[in-house]
Amino acid sequence: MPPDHNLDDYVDPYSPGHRHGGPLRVGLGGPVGSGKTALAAALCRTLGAEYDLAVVTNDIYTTEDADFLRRNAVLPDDRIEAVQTGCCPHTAIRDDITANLDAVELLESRHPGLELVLVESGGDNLTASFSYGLVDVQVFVVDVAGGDKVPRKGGPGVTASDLLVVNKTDLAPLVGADLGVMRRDADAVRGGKPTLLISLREDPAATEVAEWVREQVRARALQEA
Ligand SMILES: Nc1nc2c(ncn2[C@@H]2O[C@H](COP(=O)(O)OP(=O)(O)OP(=O)(O)O)[C@@H](O)[C@H]2O)c(=O)[nH]1
Ligand SMILES: [Mg+2]
Repeated sequence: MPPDHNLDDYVDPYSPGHRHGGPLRVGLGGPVGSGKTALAAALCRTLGAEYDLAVVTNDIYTTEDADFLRRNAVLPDDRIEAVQTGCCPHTAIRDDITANLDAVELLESRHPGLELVLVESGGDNLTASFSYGLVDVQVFVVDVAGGDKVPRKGGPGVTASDLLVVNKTDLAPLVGADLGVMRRDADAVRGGKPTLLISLREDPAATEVAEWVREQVRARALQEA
C-alpha cells in the first residue's frame, strides 16, 4: 500500500471526539413530543448565564420549535437558528448534515466566543441518531407517556446515546408506567452509560441534565488542553 494510503494515520471525521476547537455541540434527539424543546429551553435558562450559548432547532415543515424558544425568550433571537429539514429528521442530523453545519457555523461566526451549542433534532422515532460530524455528544429524550416498555425496545438512541433522559415522570401514575422497570431496562442495554429520569414539569431547570452538560464542557476543555 502506498504511504499516503496508510490507514494507521487515518482519523475518521465522524468518530466521537474527533473535533478540536469551537463550542461543545450537544445533540438533543428523540421521539415526537418527548420534551426536546422543553429540555432545550430549560438548559438555556439554567446555563445561559454560565456559558456563551446558542441553539439550532430542526423541524420538518415549520420553525415551530425556534419560535417557541424565541417566544419564551430563553435566549436572544440571534442565538437561535431554525433548520427546516423538509425530510425525515434523521436525514438532516445523520445523513446529509450540511444545513445543520451551516446553521452552527452561522452562529459561530455571529458569536466568536461561543462555548456551547444545543442542536435539537426534529421529533422522530427510536432509530434516529446524530452524526458525530455534527455533534460531540448526544442526549436521547424519551418520555413515560408511551408506557414503560420504551427503553426495552432499544434502538441506537436508547442504547448508544451519551445520555438517556426519560422525561415526564410526573405522568407515570396516570399512564401506569413503572419507573423502576424503565430504569432497570435502560441500565440493562446501556453498558454503563448514564440514564436520568426527570420531570421538566416538576424541575423546569433540568438540574441533573444541566450538571451532565457542565461535565461534558469540562471534559472537552481537559481534552483540548
Ligand atoms: N407532563 C409533562 N409534560 C411535559 C414535560 N416536558 C414537556 N412536556 C410537555 O410535552 C409537550 C411536548 O414537549 P416538547 O418540548 O414540545 O417536545 P418535543 O420533543 O420538542 O416535540 P417535537 O419537537 O414536536 O418532537 C409540551 O406540551 C410540553 O409542555 C414533563 O416533564 N411533564
Ligand atoms: Mg421540539
